[in-house]
Amino acid sequence: MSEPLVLVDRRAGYRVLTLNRPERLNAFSEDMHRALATALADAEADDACRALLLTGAGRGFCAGQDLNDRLPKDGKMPILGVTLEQFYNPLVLKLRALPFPVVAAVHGVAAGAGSSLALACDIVLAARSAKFIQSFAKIGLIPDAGGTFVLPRLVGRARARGLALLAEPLLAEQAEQWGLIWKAVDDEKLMVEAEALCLRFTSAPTAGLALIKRALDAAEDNDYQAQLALEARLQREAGLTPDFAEGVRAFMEKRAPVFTGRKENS
Ligand code: LHQ
Repeated sequence: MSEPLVLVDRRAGYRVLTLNRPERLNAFSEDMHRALATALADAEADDACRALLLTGAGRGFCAGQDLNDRLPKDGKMPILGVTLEQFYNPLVLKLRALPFPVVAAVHGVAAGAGSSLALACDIVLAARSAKFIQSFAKIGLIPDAGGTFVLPRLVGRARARGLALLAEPLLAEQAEQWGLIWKAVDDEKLMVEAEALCLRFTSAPTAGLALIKRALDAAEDNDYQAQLALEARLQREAGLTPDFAEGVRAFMEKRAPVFTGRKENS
């Protein structure tokens, strides 16, 4: 039997998903896309799953689209827009919409759509030796899978243009200094730190964190007034969760809160 294209490790309260085509630096084939979509849907359907860790097998995180898969066939050019609509766009939308935090642990390279994939996660940790490469310009393409949206928002216009037009590798520490990622960590500590974050999320007020994700995503499109209105709506929801009541009770009683992560009492 062939190896699964995405390895799923079910831990107490969270899952680790590992892209598993190491011989191609975990570049995406259609089958790997399908396997990842299934793994994400399974995690979402599991009430006990309160965080996700996304990483890559072998010596890199992900080299983007498998270019062997998108070679001209019988003299016909592949229609790349269809690939984006069918696979990448639903993938990054799903990652952002998952009702719990998604942590990316990046080592080696995150290139092309592999970089966009990492940047669609909520928290990106990278090994100090890791590199983010907007490889697209080297092959005549544009940053996709949300790349043109997130890059200028994360690092500003000048740096986004430099990264996208020059396609030079950006080292993890610089990526952290520029605000592209949350943190660069020592190589040997990458997985330990990523797992520690996920573990921390397993006892967090998960329903509230899901609302935070929604609010921050919406803030990228809303004006101030619309965002204030949304905050009022989402805070109303947050204020009705059992975890808010528990958080306040625990504060008053000077003890650590015990959060269920749920929207309602079950
Ligand atoms: C690969 C790949 C790869 C196949 C390494 N494909 N084999 C979305 C949707 C629709 C269409 C089009 O595009 C997109 C978005 C995209 O993602 S386009 C951008 C695609 N990615 C790239 O252009 C990156 C291509 N890869 C590289 O530039 C290098 O491999 C990097 C800089 C990532 C790593 O370099 P090295 O560390 O020197 O490794 P390597 O080049 O030796 O790669 C190891 C193997 O992996 C090698 O195979 P081989 O059989 O020679 O050992 C590569 O051919 C293979 N590989 N990326 N994207």
